[in-house]
Amino acid sequence: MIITKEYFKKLYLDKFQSMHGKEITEATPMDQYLTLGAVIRDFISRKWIASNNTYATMEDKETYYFSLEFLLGKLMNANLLKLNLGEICTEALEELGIHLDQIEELEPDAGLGNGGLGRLAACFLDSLAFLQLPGHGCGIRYKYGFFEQKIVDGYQVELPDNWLKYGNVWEIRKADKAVEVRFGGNVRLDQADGRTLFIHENFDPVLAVPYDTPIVGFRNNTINTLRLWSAETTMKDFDFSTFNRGDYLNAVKYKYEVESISQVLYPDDNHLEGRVLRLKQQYFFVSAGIQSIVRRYKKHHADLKYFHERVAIHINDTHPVLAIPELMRILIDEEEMGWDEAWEITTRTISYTNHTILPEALEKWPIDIFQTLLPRIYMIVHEINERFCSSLWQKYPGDWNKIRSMAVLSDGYVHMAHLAAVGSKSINGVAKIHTEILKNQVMSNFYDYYPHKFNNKTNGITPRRWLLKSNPKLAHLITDTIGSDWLQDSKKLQQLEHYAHDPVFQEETHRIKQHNKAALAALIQDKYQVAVDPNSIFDVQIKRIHGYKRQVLNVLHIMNLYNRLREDPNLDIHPRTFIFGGKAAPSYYMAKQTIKLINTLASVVNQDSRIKDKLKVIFMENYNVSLGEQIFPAADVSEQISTASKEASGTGNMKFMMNGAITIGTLDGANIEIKEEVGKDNIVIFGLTADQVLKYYQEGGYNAWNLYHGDSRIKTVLDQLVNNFLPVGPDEFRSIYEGFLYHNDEYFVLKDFSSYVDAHNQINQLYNNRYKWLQMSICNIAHSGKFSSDKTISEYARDIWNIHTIPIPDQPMF
Ligand code: NBG
Repeated sequence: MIITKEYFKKLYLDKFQSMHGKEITEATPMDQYLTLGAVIRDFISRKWIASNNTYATMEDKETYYFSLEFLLGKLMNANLLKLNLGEICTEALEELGIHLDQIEELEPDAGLGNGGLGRLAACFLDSLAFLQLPGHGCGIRYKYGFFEQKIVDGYQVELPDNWLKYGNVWEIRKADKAVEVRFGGNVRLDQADGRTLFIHENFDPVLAVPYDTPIVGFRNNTINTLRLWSAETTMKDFDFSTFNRGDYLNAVKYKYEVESISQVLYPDDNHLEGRVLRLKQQYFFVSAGIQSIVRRYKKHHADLKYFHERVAIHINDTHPVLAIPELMRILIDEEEMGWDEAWEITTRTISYTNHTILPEALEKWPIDIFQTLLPRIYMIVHEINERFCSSLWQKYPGDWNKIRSMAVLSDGYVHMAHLAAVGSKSINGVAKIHTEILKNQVMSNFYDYYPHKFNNKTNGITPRRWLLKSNPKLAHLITDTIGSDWLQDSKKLQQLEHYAHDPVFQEETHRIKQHNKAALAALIQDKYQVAVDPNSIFDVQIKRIHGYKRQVLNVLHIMNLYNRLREDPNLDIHPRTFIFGGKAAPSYYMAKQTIKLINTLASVVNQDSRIKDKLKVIFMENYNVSLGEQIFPAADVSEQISTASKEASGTGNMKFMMNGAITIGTLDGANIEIKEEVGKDNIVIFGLTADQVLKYYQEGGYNAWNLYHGDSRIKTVLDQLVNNFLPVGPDEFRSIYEGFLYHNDEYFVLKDFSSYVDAHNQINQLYNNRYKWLQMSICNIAHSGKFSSDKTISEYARDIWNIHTIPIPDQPMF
């Protein structure tokens, strides 16, 4: 059915009246927003039902992507785009005096993730639906998402992200699908019919209630489901006997404790948060998710023997690794299966992605905490460990050290990555180099033992959000130039290479970049009252603030550039605007000081008229998905400067590339594959390699003092951190200074400084050759299809999950 503007208007007006019971002229912007959400949902719901019915009755497999984080961002515009309703909707609403872009602003970002890991999960869901693959998400419906960042006096201050304040137009609460999750208590052994029964008793029950969000396929009929679980008290516990005993306060406290499980996202990225509540969150959503999958399976299939032929469960990092013992528990305790058969099914169902090699992020839980919270799950993990260690003994008799280094339980801890390795059929890293480091260093013992399980799946990003939605002008230009096939197959972007030298195409690309830069400059002016010149080079580092990501290296380079400009204000450099964005974990002192340092430097540089506006520094507050959509299209230079070996993949690097920015980066994570794709002339590489870094670590590092004394640029900028050059107390940045000199520069910032400065000089020269720069930029866009999450997901589907395209039949619209 063709949807006309008139028809859309009618749908909107009818919906408005039935929802709000007043005239459209009295609508508040929030009424307008909620109405549009409901109209779009009506377009979705038929397809959603059809998708669910098709999946339920097909003889094929479904995937469930388990993740503690899904960083979706806003959905309104994205859904309109996918349903191909954008234009009609804009025009229809205009006639009603409603501006779509204004009401979209009212939608809060769904910020249920910290950074790359959570955004990857969101891109994957998008690609699954695009590729018409039956694949769903499973996670937690946090009441508070990732905190909102405010900058006060240069410091980060955290405010709660109350994203559900006005409700959520996209979710549907499914109270009838709630399940019970059990914590604490004890396990009593019993016998029946010659079987040992494990009876979990005296536990605290928590009700897990699912909220389903549709994941809309791009211009197809597929609607998959993101199921997020919310913790509530079961009626029988928030019980009346407690009230009757007059213990009202304790009853309320109990309710509060239960609900706290899905209250807030832990704001740590690449760092283990060792609180019991975190472990509770992990078991809570995993148990609820697996119970609901098993229940759905049993509705349509009699025998659990074939479970793994119908269900693939993927665990996004080790956070959901309890899926392994939980599936075992259900198969053994509830379905009365024997251990061996249950183990066979489990290890053919579950697959695992590792996202980091940072030791401080590798999850391990003290056994006593684990056992107290999850007594039955602990017994199963114990049994898994016993069996695994005895098979290790067969292979490595007498090699206790090796066995201890691989055991799931050792030194008083449950090692979650070991559990994942033992209980999954597949273990993958997220970029080639990362997978190699896993195989040869971090998990080398496991690689020796299970070589067949290891594989690489380089990350990707969805071109729908990161090009089509965020950079519509560039998307149009691409379609005008090579046709629209790239929307169905991002590899086709490669055809743009034929236009890399075409002056007309170059000029168009340039014009669009300038347009995007002007829009960002206007935003900066509006928010921070700083005038930045759209003709300056926009040099951007947006990502979590972390030692290994080396925002401080970027800062030291800016200080050095500033020193050069102060010495010679006529220095022949192209004006630069350095833009930062990113949040620090609230308890990560050095990261928070880095933010203060950036803001302090900005306050000095931006006011210094001597340097003739050649340098500006901006810290953009509260970096999130929506802000990213405004910044990536406006970037000229993409800062990907992690200490080599530390950034597992990176995905921001891909978003910049897709929008035509040139990477300045180390040979780390996916930067290496970006270089392979675009060739060494279309990227600027600097710094130590991963091998060199790892070798230094083995040798105990290098001597930072030698560089301090040997390179006057380094000495000057380090001294400026502590000698009143910056308008703060002399000790404000002492910890950063001491990190370099007294703690041996853990992330090799000084070691890479000189080559980073050279790389920036190269960027300056390249930018001054406009023809060359635009050719590089177009080459990057042309090769970005390689980093589409469609490609990544096709590989997961083929190599790991064994799921297939399932087209959903057309549905009458209403
Ligand atoms: C992050 C890595 C990134 C990677 C994303 C997605 C964690 C634990 N890891 O390099 O640091 O791109 O995962 O794979 O958040």
